Amino acid sequence: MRSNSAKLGAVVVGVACAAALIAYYIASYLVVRPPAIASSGQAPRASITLQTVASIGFGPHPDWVSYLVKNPQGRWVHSTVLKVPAHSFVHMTILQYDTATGLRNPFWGEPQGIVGEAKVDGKPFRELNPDLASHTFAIPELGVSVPLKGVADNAKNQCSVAPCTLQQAHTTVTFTFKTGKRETLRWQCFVPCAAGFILGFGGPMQSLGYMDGLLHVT
Ligand SMILES: [Cu+2]
Repeated sequence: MRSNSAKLGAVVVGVACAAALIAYYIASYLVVRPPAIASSGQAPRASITLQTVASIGFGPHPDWVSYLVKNPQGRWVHSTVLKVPAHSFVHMTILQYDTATGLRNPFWGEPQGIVGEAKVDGKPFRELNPDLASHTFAIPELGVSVPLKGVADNAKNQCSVAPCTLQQAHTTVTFTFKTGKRETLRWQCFVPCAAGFILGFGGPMQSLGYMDGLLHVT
């Protein structure tokens, strides 16, 4: 028969292990931060290329919808942390490989806060039918919001796993916005695109690296 002190020792060790596991879980959740990817070009003109994909296909949440960013070497990186120069024009190219989910608020169907025209597949547009929106690229503090037209549900050769290639069905959305002072801003999508989450707004919609991002203006 084991002594009381041996039992107590086992309980203490068990509690310590559980506490260590919980601490590890919380710390790894908090410190996971996608790498910052710098824009191409020279101030005052920079450019960034993003893609959206219906499911990232790897990592801890392979079935989550996501953005990716092309690094200056031309490789796709799973990140939404962007670095752009201050007081510059940032030209965005977004390759949109996901189908439409639709906007709850048609107000977000109008490109806002940009310099010049937003174009989809080379054609300028003032307003996107809210039902056709797959995602938005929005930087609320700069008043920037651009809806991204989804791929048709019946399109051939759809991409299901990142990184998608130009041979697969996509729409290309381009626009330019202007940065101001040095600061770090949040950017995000406003389409409730998180399939499988309550109202479509959980999971990837509130996670850095997926539908939520940071813009370091440096
Ligand atoms: Cu989205």
